[in-house]
Amino acid sequence: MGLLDSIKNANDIKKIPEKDLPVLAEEIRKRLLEITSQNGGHLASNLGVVEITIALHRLLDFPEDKLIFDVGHQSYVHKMLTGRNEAMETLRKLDGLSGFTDPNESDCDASISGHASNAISIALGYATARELKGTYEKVVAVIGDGSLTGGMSNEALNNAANLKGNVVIILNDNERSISANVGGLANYLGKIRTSTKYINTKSIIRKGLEHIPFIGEHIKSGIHTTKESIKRLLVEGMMFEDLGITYIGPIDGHDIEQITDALNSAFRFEGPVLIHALTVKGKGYEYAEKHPAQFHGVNPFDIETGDELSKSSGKSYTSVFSSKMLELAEKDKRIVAITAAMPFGTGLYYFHKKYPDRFFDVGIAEEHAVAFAAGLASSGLRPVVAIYSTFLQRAYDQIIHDVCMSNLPVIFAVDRAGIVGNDGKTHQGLFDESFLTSIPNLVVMSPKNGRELEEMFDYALTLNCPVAIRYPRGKVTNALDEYDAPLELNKDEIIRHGSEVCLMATGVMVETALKVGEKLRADGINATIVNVRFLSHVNEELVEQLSNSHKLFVTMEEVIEHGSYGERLNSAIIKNGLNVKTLNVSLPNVFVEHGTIAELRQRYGLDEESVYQRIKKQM
Ligand SMILES: Cc1ncc(C[n+]2csc(CCOP(=O)(O)OP(=O)(O)O)c2C)c(N)n1
Repeated sequence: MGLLDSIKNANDIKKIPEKDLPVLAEEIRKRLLEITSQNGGHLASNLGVVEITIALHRLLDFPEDKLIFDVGHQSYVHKMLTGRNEAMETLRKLDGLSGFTDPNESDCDASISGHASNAISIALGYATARELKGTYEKVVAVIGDGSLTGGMSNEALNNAANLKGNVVIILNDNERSISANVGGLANYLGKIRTSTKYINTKSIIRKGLEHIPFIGEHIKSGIHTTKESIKRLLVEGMMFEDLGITYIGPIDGHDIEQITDALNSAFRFEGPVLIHALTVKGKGYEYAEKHPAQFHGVNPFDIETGDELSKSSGKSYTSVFSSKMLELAEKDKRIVAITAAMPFGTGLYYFHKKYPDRFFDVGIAEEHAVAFAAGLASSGLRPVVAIYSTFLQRAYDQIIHDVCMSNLPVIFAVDRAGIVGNDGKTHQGLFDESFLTSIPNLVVMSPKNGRELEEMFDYALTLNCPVAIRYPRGKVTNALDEYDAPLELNKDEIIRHGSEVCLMATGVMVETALKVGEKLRADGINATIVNVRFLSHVNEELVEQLSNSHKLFVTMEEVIEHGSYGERLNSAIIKNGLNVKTLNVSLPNVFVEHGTIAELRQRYGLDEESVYQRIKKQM
């Protein structure tokens, strides 16, 4: 039996002799490769925190102590060490383990994670509550250098000085977000990295002793060191020190002994302590070390070659957007592009290559990205801000306050809108329609296929107002290419004229509506099919006209019910006193779990067969 297999429950790791820990680290890396090569997931970040997580689990008691992972994509090792190793086979699968931390999954997970830059805030909350309750648990946050660039992290660092008790922040610095980390803070960490060697263990201990009340000073003088010389030894993290946060580092984040010494020392401090651990993203797997961005999040792959197992053919919505941006930028010099640390995910990488001066990676900083775009638009440029639906939630106030209130022509490319699949509830793009369509001045559109996505960007540039275009994860369809009525503000596209049942679908659901229409036709029902292109507007005239020949209106959308187009249609029908029934096909107001997109569509009744059955029940 391997060492990892002997860890059946949280805290079992403490039974393993210290000398065997490097072997355990090897076994964990093997297991990480095994799981992610089968299930997909976040590989490189987990390979980078193996030793940090081992050291933490040797010193913390679970579930009493609180370990908060930022983003949580690097929590697989923690899962393996807290009784979930066997269940890792189910990682990211329907009803299996989540790819992030979740207290509903284990009492060893201190917080829900998935979105970046919240860990220090949550840790401060735990530590402050501990002070108020008079309990003694340890509180540790693990955060990457990428996530440290996010605004909330800096708000938390600012607030940390107020904390009287201990909280430990491990800064896992691998010089990378998904791509290379960017900006002034990243440069500052870079300077520390290049100007010092690893701090030696003795000086960490010395620093810890210094902070033990009463005996610290005494022992310290015993080892003939002055406070100033210690400060100078540790001067590298002065920015943190000046903020009132004790800095320890840099240390080798792959040396279990060094991490353990640093932690032991850090736990003795009153107040916040930051341990700066240098790590290698992808550590121990050659392909991931060489290509950390590619191996940040992986689909199933061959461990021997590093190649993805089944690359699906066809263009994705993201790649259509990516090419369209090149075409638009060539024609219109005012176009600039902004990403919040996702040049690859959003497809803006090629724009960056071709137009480096017109491309801005602002770090994990969605709020800043949107307000920054407002400034650019106010100066006559045409910014396109590409942010996944789920991360755009961060920038809600900036969209309202900085962009829409001034009616600025910023274009929001809202990628991964709808069900995203295996990343689960923190990543589903199901709220944007609700929160965007209530904002005055903002035109919200959703394309039925790749060609319409391109047309929507052309069209958005002709409008002198803010526009959001929501499009899904996955491949574009060619099934609807023959329907190409020109875009006209707030006008829907009638794809098929019929009677009795009117299917009003948005985005990806238009293709499903067409298929449902075929099934109904086989039953002798000739349904009307409408492509609802403008989500913020109900075309009341059209609905009134159709109500003469249709008794059932079916709305079909991949969003949550509250704030959906379906709700807006229902109220328009009531307002106009129309005598028709409605069936709203959308997701219930729940946090949709992980699974494949197809599985989740089926579970929530959005697939062709389920929609057809629901309509038949209404007839
Ligand atoms: C608010 C938000 N924006 C974007 C992302 C997408 N994202 C996931 S991990 C990641 C990079 C994190 O880098 P870092 O914190 O340094 O961790 P590493 O993966 O390098 O260990 C990004 C941008 C996110 N999870 N949350």
